[in-house]
Amino acid sequence: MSPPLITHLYTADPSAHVFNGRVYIYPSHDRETDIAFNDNGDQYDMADYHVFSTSSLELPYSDVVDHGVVLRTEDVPWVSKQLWAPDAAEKDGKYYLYFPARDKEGIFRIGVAVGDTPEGPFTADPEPIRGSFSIDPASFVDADGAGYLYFGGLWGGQLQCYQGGNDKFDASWQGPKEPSGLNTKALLPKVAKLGTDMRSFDGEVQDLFIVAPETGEPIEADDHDRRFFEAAWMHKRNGIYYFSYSTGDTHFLVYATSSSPLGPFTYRGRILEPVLGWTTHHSIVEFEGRWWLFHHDCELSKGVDHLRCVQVKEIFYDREGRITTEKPV
Ligand code: FUB
Repeated sequence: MSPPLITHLYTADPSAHVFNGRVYIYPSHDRETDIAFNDNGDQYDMADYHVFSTSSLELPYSDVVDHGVVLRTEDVPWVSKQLWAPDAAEKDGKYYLYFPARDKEGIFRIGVAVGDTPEGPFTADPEPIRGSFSIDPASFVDADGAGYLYFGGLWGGQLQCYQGGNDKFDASWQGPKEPSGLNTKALLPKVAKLGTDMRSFDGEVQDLFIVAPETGEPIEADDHDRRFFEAAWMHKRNGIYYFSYSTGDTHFLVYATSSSPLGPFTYRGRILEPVLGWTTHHSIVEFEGRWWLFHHDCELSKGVDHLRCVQVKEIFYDREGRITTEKPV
């Protein structure tokens, strides 16, 4: 069993990027709470973000730097609570921190904060990104400079509240609910092109199709081993786009591939079997010619679901580009 990458704080949802030859990690900062546990995720009551970096992913993790608090709930005028899983991107020497949080009406939106260095500090825009909703933003900047934001999450993440349209929040679907039943298709993750300012959407929010390889049809809602739940991530390797995500209540990290960042994607398999703890959330990054999976589990808290810790492990691809399934560290 490897030790967690970060042990002095509870951290989760690690989004890793290589900036200026160093690995930067943008995780959630978990904290103790008196809030009763429920399947809406109310106990995930995070209130700030730290940024971490390291020059080495080899044990004993002796160079992990905590750059301190880079954004807090009270720094963002539109936020009421729950700073959930963030991500970051770089463009033209500016760094953009994307984060989901509940607005004053309790609806999840996605905000952006801008900094001059990868470790921040970051200054938040006063409003969430127009047209954004739900949780778990994952940014991806392609080789041509085009930026994309992938997002969405079921149950507490409210994705199921938008079945009538991306601008129509249906409060009756709030809570641990999702569509089900024979011939019902799973809800899909969302993607939007980022504007050149990296702080707005350029065009409509689109569905990101994930199809089953055996049918070529979108994955069924009752297929909980494969349907999208939360924790979107995009990476590109040898010209193939890999969209990976969590299956939520079945606790797998899985992936699908495409020849386009906008899909459609075909389901390919599992990246990581279930870890200790309910949630599973990750990122994948290339560093010094090797590929690394950042994820979290609850080993540090000995199984408390909302007190998680970041882990990292190397992953491997076969000749066809398939990712070898990993077991927990
Ligand atoms: O950390 C809060 C939520 O838990 C994230 O947004 C989800 O992906 C899950 O990890």
